[in-house]
Amino acid sequence: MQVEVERKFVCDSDIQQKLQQIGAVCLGQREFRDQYFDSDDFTLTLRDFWLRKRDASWELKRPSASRRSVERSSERLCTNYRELTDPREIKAELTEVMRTESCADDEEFESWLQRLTLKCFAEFTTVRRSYALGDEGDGTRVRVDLDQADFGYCVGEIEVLVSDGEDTTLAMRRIEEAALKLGLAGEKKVQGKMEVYLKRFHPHHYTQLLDAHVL
Ligand code: V4E
Repeated sequence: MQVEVERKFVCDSDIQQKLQQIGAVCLGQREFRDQYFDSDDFTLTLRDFWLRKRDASWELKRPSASRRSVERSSERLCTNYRELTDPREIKAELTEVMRTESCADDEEFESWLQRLTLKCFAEFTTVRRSYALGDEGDGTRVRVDLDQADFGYCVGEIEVLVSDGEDTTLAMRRIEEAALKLGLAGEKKVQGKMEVYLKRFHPHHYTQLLDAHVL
């Protein structure tokens, strides 16, 4: 299993030029539609669990168990999440967090999910342009995504994947270096697409997540 260590940033109009200048290689552009699901009382998101259907695939993002207290402010800008894509693993996590019953192994994932009566609380399309930065000889692959969501919000992400349980210090250092090369000053946490979406379209849900310190 892998952990996504990432830092979001505000996209300036000249970001693509800056990426070119530092030798980033464009990996292409793609478009995907995300639908996020939760119970009426927000059992998942209040625990920082994010269940989504990205186009036809189910994914679950949950906080990484390897989260530790961070001292440096630049590190506080990074988030660590595990991303599960195997339906059996997603089912096991949801069974635990929702305190629901598991099912016979042969039951279809989607029909099991239907019994949880989760509702779609957010749905939007993202156009994503991705870039790869050369590694520094240590095998760390830094990726930069520029996301444009259809509700009128743009955000960038610098991301490194690490193996579950691996120390994330090197990943955070590489992310910080990439941010410096791109001239991304500032220690302010940048809002993700979901934060902006909920604030705009579901303020009640947004306030609950703020009060629970999830956002
Ligand atoms: C983890 C999370 C959410 C789920 C969406 O994650 P995000 O990385 O924002 O979306 P996206 O489309 O870039 O996913 P990817 O393709 O990279 O997997 S919504 C809120 N969170 C928590 C969260 C947080 N607390 N703070 C920050 C800065 N980001 C996310």
